[in-house]
Amino acid sequence: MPITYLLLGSNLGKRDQNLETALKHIHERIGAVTKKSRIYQTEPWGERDQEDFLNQALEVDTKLKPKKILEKIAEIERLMDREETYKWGPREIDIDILTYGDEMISEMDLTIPHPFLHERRFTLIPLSELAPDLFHPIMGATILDLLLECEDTLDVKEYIAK
Ligand code: PH2
Ligand code: MG
Ligand code: MG
Repeated sequence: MPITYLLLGSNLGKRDQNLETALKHIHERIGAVTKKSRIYQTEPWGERDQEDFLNQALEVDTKLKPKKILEKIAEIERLMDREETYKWGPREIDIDILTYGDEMISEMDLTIPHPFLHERRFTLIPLSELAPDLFHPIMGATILDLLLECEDTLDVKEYIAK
């Protein structure tokens, strides 16, 4: 079955609980979560004036096609009462598809691999924990190479629950 890597993010409410709830919904609706990275506390990328995020990458074994996964993600984000704010703004939960097998998709509502994957340490660090040798078909480099070359300097540190 295809392997998809997802990234969870939360910077509103009980952030660690939000990640856990999202993981449970993903396991039930998208496919078996076969690996999870540590949780990282990360400085906000893009729109700087907001709280730090918690981010976590998941490896999911799924029989769903990417478009169907996107539908399920919207359903989970709705279930978790995510309020729409603005582009790159704060959110209770955000679930992004990073990769899907070795597929490349470029459509209005779906770009795989995720278009900013290689520009963000908050994505590359948790993903490199799960799949350092995963090959990015557009960048022509592995996740580990992309991390070593990444120019993003925002802070990403392991999150220790209080
Ligand atoms: N998500 C965004 C915008 N900025 N910054 C961090 N650190 N983590 C995120 O998950 C994130 C972000 C939009 O989805
Ligand atoms: Mg996002
Ligand atoms: Mg998103």
